Amino acid sequence: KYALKECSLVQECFFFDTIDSTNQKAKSIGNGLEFQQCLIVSNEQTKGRGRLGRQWDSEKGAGIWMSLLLKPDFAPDLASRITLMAAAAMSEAIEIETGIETAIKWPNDIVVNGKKVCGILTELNAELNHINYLVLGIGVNVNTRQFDAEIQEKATSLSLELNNQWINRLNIIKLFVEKFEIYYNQFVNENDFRPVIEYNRRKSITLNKDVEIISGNTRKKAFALDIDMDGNLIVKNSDGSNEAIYYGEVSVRGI
Ligand code: BT5
Repeated sequence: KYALKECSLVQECFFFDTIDSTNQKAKSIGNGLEFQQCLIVSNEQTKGRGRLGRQWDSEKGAGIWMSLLLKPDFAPDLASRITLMAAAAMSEAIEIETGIETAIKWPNDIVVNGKKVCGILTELNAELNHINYLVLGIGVNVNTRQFDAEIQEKATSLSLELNNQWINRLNIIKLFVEKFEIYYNQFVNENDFRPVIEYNRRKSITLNKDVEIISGNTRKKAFALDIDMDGNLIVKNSDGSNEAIYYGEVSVRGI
């Protein structure tokens, strides 16, 4: 248990060697009667999760597997903004610490040379117009040397991108919290979300491309035009109409 100095967002950090899922741990703390905003980090996850019940490979010692438990005081439908804030903050943290150029695949992936290096899973516990708690889960492949066969074509790690150089995970975590806190406070205190959107637009590999939007069993082709101020992806459909795709249950593939 550590305290992050000069950080108003996170009052406590909990470090684990192994855990099922840091998101799960954050949820169980959030379900308690009283809790503080905190950061949960584990060296390994045995049941790391992606979106829609997918698996997230979280090898021991190889990455940053962490969750922020937050109590935001805004409407539940604004929660998807947290994902975009985290993508911007983590992209910056990685670039500062490693010098690697990153890109953002809307809405929740950070990619390097076209391969996924980081995924974000935001989970919400809310009722009507009130957020009880929000869990921001982030996985970054830092020192991974080899991936499972199913994902090795589409995944990479920071170390692999730097000729197997060993990279310090704690520095990236600290930088992330610093950057995320700035974006979070700008939004919460000044209602200013523009810097996050601008960063996401600038780094996006989704925009100005043909994309396939997959939602449940339906797939359709469209052209990605913009990310709007709410963080939605604006696409042009094949019939010429524009549509806002809401972050959530959709996957977007470049084609
Ligand atoms: C995500 O889901 O990208 C969100 C991942 C969030 C993981 C963090 S780790 C800390 C916290 N605790 C948790 O339990 N979860 C969060 P999605 O967009 O659904 O992508 C999942 C897909 O990415 C999988 O189906 C695989 O194809 C692929 N994948 C799995 N593990 C990967 C890895 N380590 N690196 C890159 N791709 C991976």
